[in-house]
Amino acid sequence: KDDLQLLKFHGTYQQDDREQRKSSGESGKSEKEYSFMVRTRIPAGIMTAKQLLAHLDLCDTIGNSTLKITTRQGLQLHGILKQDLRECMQKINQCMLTTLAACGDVNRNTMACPAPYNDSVRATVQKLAQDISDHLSPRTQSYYELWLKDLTSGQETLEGGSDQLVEPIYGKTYLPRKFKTAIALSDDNCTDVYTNCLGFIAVVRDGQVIGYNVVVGGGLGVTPSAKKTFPRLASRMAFVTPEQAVGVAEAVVKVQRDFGYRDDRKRARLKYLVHDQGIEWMRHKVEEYYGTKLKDCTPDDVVEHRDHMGWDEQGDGRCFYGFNVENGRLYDDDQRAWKLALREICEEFQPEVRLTAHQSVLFCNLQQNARPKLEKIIKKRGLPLTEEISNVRRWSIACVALPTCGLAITESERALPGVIDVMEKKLSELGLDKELFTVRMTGCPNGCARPYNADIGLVGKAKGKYTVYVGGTRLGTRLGFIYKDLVPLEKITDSLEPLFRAFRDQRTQAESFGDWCTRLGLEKLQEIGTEPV
Ligand code: SRM
Ligand code: SF4
Repeated sequence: KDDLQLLKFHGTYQQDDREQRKSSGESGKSEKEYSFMVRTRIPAGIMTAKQLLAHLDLCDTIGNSTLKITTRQGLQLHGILKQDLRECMQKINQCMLTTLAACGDVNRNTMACPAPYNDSVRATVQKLAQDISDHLSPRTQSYYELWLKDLTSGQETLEGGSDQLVEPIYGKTYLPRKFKTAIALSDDNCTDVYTNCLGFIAVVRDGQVIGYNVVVGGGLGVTPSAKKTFPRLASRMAFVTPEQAVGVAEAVVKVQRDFGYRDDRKRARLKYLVHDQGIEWMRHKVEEYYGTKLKDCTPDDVVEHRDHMGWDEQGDGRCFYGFNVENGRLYDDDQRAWKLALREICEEFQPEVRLTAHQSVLFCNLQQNARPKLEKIIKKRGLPLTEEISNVRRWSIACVALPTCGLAITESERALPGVIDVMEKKLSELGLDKELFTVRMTGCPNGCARPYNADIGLVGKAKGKYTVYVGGTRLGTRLGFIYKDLVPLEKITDSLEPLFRAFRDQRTQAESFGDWCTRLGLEKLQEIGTEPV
């Protein structure tokens, strides 16, 4: 049991294929088919074509032949057998990526806008993601000893690790709970900054980042039966200069290390400390740990969310293509061959690859004449171009859930495409197909696809049934509320149809679906929801 906990800090979880539980075991006993999920940490989602190819190779040779792009710009392999775990870790490290601190009670993958625009602002925030990631990486030897040493010779196959015996930031205890950091731009909150424990919103003047508004205490996981748990958006704390950013990140982590609740794991996230003590207390503590007073936030806040899908210019004569991967799952079957398409694109163009927090991929540094060939590869593999898919599908994401996630109550990524099939037809019938709103599904209330601040959140509650949330926003700055509970999967669109209709007829011009739902409020929506269509 202890080993399983330790493994998480090294980026891997023991799981079992839940669909095999009943069928295996001749004795009639429910036996489990164990394997491991391995998560790679990729700050700002920036990687090379070679690194993506290495992961595609791993999923084919020792994984379950699929690869998942996660909601935090990472990659996950599933179905790795214990005997192959070391090889898996080594191959990931050989391609200069790591799984260290991809999971566990440490700072996880640090997110930042991955768009490859050739401007100083993007370069600055992407570098900050890397700097924070490096600075908050645990200084451990054990990762290297366990995974990267050649067992027979005792030599490390790759260099790394630390000779420090005391971990300087996490100390002996590490953190009470997982810790998440993201960086956003005012005109581009593609990292959903307010859902993180720690967020930085870049303050830009004359095309340069002059500092960041720091937000703290966001997090989404909830246990519906425990009233003491709730989703929370981060609170605005203080302004920091670019030079202060990494040090302040360290101070926030240390405050959580020393004051976060260790006696109740359900309330151990930083959000509960900030909620209970208040943002002023938090700011004073951070200033104390950082060693100097901080300025107040500037008025700058996030005002737009871009998903970076489709063709765009980088600003340096080259272009990039945002390729929408449905729910981030890469697989090949008779109809669709995501992996083959990605392989061919990586081999043909050697693009820089970037992962988005909406589980999709950007192929960067493309020559202007790359378009016909790249699009041909995508079409040849039975896949839709980003431009061909409906807005509702493009702006939807789903967590892993069944069959690998041990906490899943319902389907998620395997069920959402079917829900979207029905919803896109309905929206088109109603003339709402041009609307931009987020639909996010999870297989349990933990919130891995961030459903609670989406325009529509579908959260697995009981077998085949979902809680339907409405009222969040594509911008990520508002939590939604429960519209209906225990809605069967096949009734989700039916339950929303009266709202779609009334939204079409009654909304003001600039109002999004989430804005409209919030303006009307639960009671009115429920009235509309029970009116015969
Ligand atoms: Fe998550 C646990 C998958 C992003 C909140 N999450 C899990 C586990 C490891 C299940 C477990 O503990 O046994 C899932 C593995 C499933 C599998 O089979 O692979 C899992 N989480 C994911 C991913 C892969 C979802 C996806 O489909 O993309 C995301 C990986 C991101 C990454 O690369 O690091 C993922 N998880 C999130 C997010 C979204 C985010 O961070 O932006 C959240 C909500 C934000 C937050 O943290 O509050 C999230 N995951 C949770 C929670 C609830 C935490 C809480 O405070 O209550 C759990 C359960 C837990 O920690 O006990 C959890
Ligand atoms: Fe698993 Fe629940 Fe996270 Fe989905 S939301 S991956 S079901 S823990």
